[in-house]
Amino acid sequence: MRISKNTIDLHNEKLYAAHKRKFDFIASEIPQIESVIQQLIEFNVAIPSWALGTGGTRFGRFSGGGEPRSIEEKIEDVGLLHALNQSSGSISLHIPWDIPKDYAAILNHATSLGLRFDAVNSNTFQDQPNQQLSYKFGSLQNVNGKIRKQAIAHNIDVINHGIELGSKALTVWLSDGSSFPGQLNFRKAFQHTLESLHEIYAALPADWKIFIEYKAFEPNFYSMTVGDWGQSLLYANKLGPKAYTLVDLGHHLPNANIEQIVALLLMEGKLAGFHFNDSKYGDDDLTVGSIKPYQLFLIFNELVEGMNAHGLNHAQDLGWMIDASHNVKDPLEDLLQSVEAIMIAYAQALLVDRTKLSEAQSSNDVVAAQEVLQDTFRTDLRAVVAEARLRAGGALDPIGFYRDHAIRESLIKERGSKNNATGL
Ligand code: LRH
Ligand code: MN
Repeated sequence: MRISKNTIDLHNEKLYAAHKRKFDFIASEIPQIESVIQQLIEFNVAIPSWALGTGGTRFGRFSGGGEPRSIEEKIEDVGLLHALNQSSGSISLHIPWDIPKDYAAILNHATSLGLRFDAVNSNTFQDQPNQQLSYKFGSLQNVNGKIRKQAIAHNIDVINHGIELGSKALTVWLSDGSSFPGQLNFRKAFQHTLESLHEIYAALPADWKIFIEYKAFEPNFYSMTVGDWGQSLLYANKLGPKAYTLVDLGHHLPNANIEQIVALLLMEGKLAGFHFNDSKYGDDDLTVGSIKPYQLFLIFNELVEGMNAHGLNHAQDLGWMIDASHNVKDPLEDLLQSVEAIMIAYAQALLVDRTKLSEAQSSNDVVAAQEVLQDTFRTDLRAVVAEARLRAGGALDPIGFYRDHAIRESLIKERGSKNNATGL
């Protein structure tokens, strides 16, 4: 399904007067409004190919219908999101869930929807039907060298798919670890994993990056061989300048200070980027900003401060990706909400009065420092994000448009109600 520019213009005409009132008010309060809008227009968040269908848990999966049946239909759905919010212009593929067969056709299809391919993801956390050796006891860490070799070959395969699609990064998340004390020699597991990553690193084209994603637990529940930011950074530093640490917001132990981790990884020039989601307990993969919106703002506050300190291009120099799973919500509505939450947190971080904040910090004026952050967090910037969307050709109210045009119903008519998309 493709959405015409004309339909979006009709939608915006109806909402414009109310939007303009809200925007003119907030814009009158923000001297640097035009540069903020420009940065929002340039900002883009990659959509995961594995989160366009209904997710589930071991207890059940309740498909919502109209799910994409192929990589082509997944690209179409991301194209739909991008047409509505003009901030979802790339798709992150997971292999083998989404193996591109005809690269040229896939590239034409994506380009015709204004999309490009972001980081590609390998998968050595499941055994595939025609696979020789099992990853039951891990992949790159495995005590069996043949199994490590098989996993290395898979990752190089994924790089080759990515090269054909113009991707510039490989994300490696390993479910490797142990579930009981004594099961694993931690030192050997680390060294096997590092040796294996060195072989994968050697296969990276010169202009590529490798993102090492860490996770505290699940599916192993005693140790994970890339269990936290320190372990991931250890690998990244030992591998070389093309290796970075990827922060999935749901991969931390309870109450971890993620914004401090982000500040330090940026300081070290080793922050790959993000898998954005939200969580209350574990790796819940919930809608971004739906549980801890202040934490999301604090993370973007550190990002803007750190990126400016390093002269990084906000939109280009880090990997901005969503990694969520939709158990009870329409996947496309959920992704629209997640992108909106990210854009609002970024807009807020762009408006933090950094001079006032640094003065308060230098004089240990804790209250003043807190007031600077909370004042921005409590400022409603939805009209600013909407204005950027409008100027970029998007819809003023993406979810409203999605519902008014009964898009899910049309997708169900076109694709049926029973099919399950590949992915989580
Ligand atoms: C692991 C993870 C990883 C993906 C998977 C789909 O929890 O976050 O990024 O490969 O989800
Ligand atoms: Mn992830």
